[in-house]
Amino acid sequence: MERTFVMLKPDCVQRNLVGRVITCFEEKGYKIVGLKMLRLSREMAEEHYAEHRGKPFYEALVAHITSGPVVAMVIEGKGVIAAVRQMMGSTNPLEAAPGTIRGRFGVDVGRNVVHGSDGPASAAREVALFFRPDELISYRREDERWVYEDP
Ligand code: IDP
Ligand code: MG
Repeated sequence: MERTFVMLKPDCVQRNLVGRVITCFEEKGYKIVGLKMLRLSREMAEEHYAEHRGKPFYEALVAHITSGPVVAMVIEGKGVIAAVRQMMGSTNPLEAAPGTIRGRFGVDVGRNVVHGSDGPASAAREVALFFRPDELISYRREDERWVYEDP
């Protein structure tokens, strides 16, 4: 099964939206296989956002993501990488469709609530950056035959 990395950003935690956002993924039918709260070091933030180094918003991005606790998750399911991106909505919450997480909960691009891996390569890289293999749990969930035709 496909896995992706999701991070609930400091603004999500501070605004008490952790449960609401996690519920979006649970309600879809996806399975949480890893979950922790942590505060990112500068080094960790720079590694996570390495592709953005040098961009005008980079310093503000690193400052924000290290400004308070985040919730890091690995979510598993069919088509989960692309589906999570769709569920999050556009990077700029003002351009994100109303039913998406960013469309529902965000306004500014630098406070867009949630991060999700943008493809299979970044998913693998980000999962490995935040979780040791033994922190990811493979398990059956009782509702799987109601989510999948062929669980
Ligand atoms: P994504 O989170 O939708 O994948 P990226 O382009 O990877 O978007 O950018 C990473 C994060 O950097 C965004 O989620 C957003 O918080 C921030 N960011 C991106 N573009 C801008 C910008 O133009 N101004 C301010 N912050 C930005
Ligand atoms: Mg991105």
